[in-house]
Amino acid sequence: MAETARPNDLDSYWMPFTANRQFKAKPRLMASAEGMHYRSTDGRKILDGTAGLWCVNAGHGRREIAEAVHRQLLALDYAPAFQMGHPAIFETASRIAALLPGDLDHVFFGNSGSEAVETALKIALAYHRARGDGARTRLIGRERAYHGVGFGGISVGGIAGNRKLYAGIPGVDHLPHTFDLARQAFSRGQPEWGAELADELERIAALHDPSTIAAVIVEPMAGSTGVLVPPKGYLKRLKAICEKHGFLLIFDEVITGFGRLGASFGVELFGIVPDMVCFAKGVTNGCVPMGGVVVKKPIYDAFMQGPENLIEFAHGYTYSGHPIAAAAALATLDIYAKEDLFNRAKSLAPYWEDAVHAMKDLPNIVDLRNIGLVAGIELAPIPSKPGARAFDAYVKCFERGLLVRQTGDILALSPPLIVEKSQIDDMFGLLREVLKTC
Ligand code: PXG
Repeated sequence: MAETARPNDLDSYWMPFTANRQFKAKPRLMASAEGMHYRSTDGRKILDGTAGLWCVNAGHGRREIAEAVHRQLLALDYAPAFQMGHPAIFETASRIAALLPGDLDHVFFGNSGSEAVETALKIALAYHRARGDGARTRLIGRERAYHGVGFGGISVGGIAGNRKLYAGIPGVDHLPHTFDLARQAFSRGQPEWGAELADELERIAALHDPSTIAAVIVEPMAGSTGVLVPPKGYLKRLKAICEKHGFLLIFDEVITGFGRLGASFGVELFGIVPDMVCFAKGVTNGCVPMGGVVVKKPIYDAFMQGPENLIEFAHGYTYSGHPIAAAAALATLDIYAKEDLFNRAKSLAPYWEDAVHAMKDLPNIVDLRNIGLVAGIELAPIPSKPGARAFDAYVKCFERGLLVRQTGDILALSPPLIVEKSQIDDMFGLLREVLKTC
């Protein structure tokens, strides 16, 4: 009974990225979760169409992870993160590095995607400085990018609402986003049009002088702002321009990592090797906070200079490489490998794609997009009420037993990679019924 009890008071908790007053007037509370389902506090079973917030890739309630965390808590609950270590985090670093190609082989840990991004941006600036190229201080992000909520992340991020109240850091410019409804609507997988948008980086480089630019950060697929799939050839062109001018290329793979696109990372799927990769979310199957950055060997080596008794990079968190997160990550990576979940996602992707695009006949559908086990469904806004149609759909889905994500007039789906075909049918079947009424 205790686990289904509702808190008496909803007031004290200031909820993140939530319409607090609306929520508290009609709360949606989860009590438990197992496999592909949540159970709400009013006892309803809810199919998880979003892997929590893009993080529970191996499905809920994995005993192997719970037991590993329990064992680790009893053996070593915490070890100081600075000037001290513990075995599990070294193994976690090498296991993560092994998922990435080439010399992407050193890992710096934080506790979230936001911290991963701040860390990567700081590494970029410090790297150039360490090489005697300290004039490279500019950072290039992209419109409609989400890189978390740190000052660096919102500065290179491209969401006006997240930026408008804060000055952000200086010396930032933005590439255009890669979505063009007129040219790309109803693309299956990567849109054919849009590679040339990468050439905007040449324009930005010329404007500021390339020698002032430190790094370019992009999500291989932009998730939060509504599933923006990279056009064919776009990332390759971006990489070539970065290489030509000596800009570090950072892939923010907080969402796209750990199987979401039907490959270990976007790096593997798109065959582009950046200089750094940010990760979080799926690294621990969402159950313990962890994030980090994988960097290329030459970047790490550039810091490993000077007297050996000095700290090479003045950065880190109390909980960098926390033993509990390391235990959760190792158990999670074991599940991914044992159940071959990244390949499972890959083999389900065509079925998923067909299910997504079968929605085309519904009213008010402006666009359908997909890649891996991700779908974006863009709805026509209700005149003068932006976002209202999709929010209505989101609430109706929840009430009828399906969790989807809503951003503006876009619905996003990204189920755990253990999803069955029959559950994909259930998901789109229910969505179809709901969208007829929105
Ligand atoms: N980078 C990317 C690409 C992300 O998607 C972050 C950084 C920040 O991670 P943390 O762990 O600091 O939240 C994210 C987070 C959504 C949604 O509904 C997406 C995120 C977070 C919450 C909701 O799309 N992405």
